[in-house]
Amino acid sequence: MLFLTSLVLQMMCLIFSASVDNRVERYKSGAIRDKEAALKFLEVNDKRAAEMANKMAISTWKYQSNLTEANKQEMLEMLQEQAQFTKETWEKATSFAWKDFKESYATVYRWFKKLAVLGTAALSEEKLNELNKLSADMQDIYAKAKVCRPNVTDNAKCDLAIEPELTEMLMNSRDYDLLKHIWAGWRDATGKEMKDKFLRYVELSNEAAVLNGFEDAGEMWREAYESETFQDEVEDLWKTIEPFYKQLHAYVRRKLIRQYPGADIKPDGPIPAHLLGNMWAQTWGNIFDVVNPYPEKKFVDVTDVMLEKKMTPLDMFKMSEDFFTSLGLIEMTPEFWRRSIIEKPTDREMVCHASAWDFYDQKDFRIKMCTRVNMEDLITIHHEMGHIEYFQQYAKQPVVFRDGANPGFHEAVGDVLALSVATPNHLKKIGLLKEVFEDHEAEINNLLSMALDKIAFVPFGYLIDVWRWKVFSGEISEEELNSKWWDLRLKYQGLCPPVRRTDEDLDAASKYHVAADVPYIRYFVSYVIQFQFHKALCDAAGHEGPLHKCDIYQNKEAGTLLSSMLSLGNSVHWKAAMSVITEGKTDKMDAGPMLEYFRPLMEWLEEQNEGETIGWTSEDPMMCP
Ligand code: X8Z
Ligand code: ZN
Repeated sequence: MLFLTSLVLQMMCLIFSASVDNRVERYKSGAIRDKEAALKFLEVNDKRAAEMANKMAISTWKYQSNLTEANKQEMLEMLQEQAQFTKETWEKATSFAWKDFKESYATVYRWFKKLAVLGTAALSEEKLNELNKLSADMQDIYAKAKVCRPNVTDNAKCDLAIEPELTEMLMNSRDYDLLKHIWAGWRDATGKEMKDKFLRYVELSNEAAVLNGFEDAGEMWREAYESETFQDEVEDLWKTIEPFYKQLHAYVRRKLIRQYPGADIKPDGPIPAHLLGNMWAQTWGNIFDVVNPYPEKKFVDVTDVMLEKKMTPLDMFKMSEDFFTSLGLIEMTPEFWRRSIIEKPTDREMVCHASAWDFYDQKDFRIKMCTRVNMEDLITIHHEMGHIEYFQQYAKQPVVFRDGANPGFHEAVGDVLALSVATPNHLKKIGLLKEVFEDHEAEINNLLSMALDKIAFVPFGYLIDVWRWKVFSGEISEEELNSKWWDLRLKYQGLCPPVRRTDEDLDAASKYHVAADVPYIRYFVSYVIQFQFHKALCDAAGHEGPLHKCDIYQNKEAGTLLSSMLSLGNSVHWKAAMSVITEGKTDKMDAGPMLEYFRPLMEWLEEQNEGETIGWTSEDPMMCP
């Protein structure tokens, strides 16, 4: 029966392939003008959508927390069932003349508009399954990749996983050659292994986008920001932050030249990408010891105290929840505490990259994370719990609106709270810091440590999707995927690879989100707007003094304001949500508050860098000079 159907389909394709176009009109609407029927449809469909989303999340969780073939298969089948549901929903929704609601019922209009997009469900069953399988396979390669210890021939010594081993080595080792070995080894074991799959994934993603009436998959991804000028907006934000990034880069480069005298790092060149304390050089806070301006005022990382106190991952999660509830926000549910996975299992392979999950039943929310006891992970826990808080705040919205105002908003919530957590006064309050220095030098230490994470991240957060957008649009061809990647790494981050790269490699895909098909510009957006949110909440809390000293802990006014924005979910355009949190002051993304937060550091860096080359040049982006 199956065979017969597919044979008939194949023949039809042969006959019609030249003339039939399966494209659907973007946001198609039909002829049925019965308002009551339209509302009834939305209500009934929403219940089914919640059940479907619940089943989907359960099977994806099952797979990602135990990467077996059987679990993968089960998830792929569920993905097909979900696509079927999406198509049925689309058929029914687009039979209504829903555009009539635009003026009179804005929310109903928005609701229908969301149901009128098919997404990847527009692909044939066969191609959709191929695409889903490719994504699962790439994620599998990433999650199971291992790197050999240096100078070994024995395969048993090839057991270094990204979490925790490689991450910790990048964090703690200052051995140039060891760092180079694991940096290259990770890329050989991941991106390079995925190249063929990635190329086909790009092809199929584009095919789906075109069927939906988009130019390519990049345009389809950007639709989440509901702005015709989104690319210009993010470029403008980058241009505002770039001078500050360049100052930070010049300062860090000078310190690295001193740390690695034999490495011949050029004073006007890019920084070798393996020396910044992170596998992708996306945040640099882990090399604070190398760049520390005033070592005698050393209390910026509380890891030592956390270890001294013998804190467990559970203690860290409870500490984070305490911050949320101190603002009057919603606590984690019993299901959360029962079902989350907060330590790396030893009996199976799992996707360790931290994530937060909504099971769409208003009580089952979970985090999956291979927590290590250190300050970096304490901050990541707040990040993840921010997602859970958002899930809970909008849990009563219809399923289509159970989402961030835009994806950047979702990424920003926990980080906003973490900005308060990271202030020395707060760390002292919760017993993680013994002594707080109040002088200028201590202030510079603290701000520099924050900038190594927040400012250093900005060009990275930007370039990943600048690269993917160009790959999807075809501006970057198949033959130059990696060379163009390194052009961007040089242009935006001022980095160079310590081992010669070729177009056989695919270094972008050594990053989780590229392998796992997760858009990345959301983090760039988040890093900018989280400072806007921080400023707005600090204003609401009546904070006086510099923005970087504000701690909103226990402030119910700040909590109420945050909650009023979060509970909207995606039911309104993000500009409306931005207006809510800024109490009408702006509805735009704005890098001003980020620069305001770091202003004293900017002035200090400019002094420190006097006479230095700001910026970098390199003849060969595929190899450090
Ligand atoms: O992926 C994450 C979170 C999960 S949404 C842990 N982040 C980005 C990354 O790790 O690359 C948080 C900041 C950037
Ligand atoms: Zn996140």
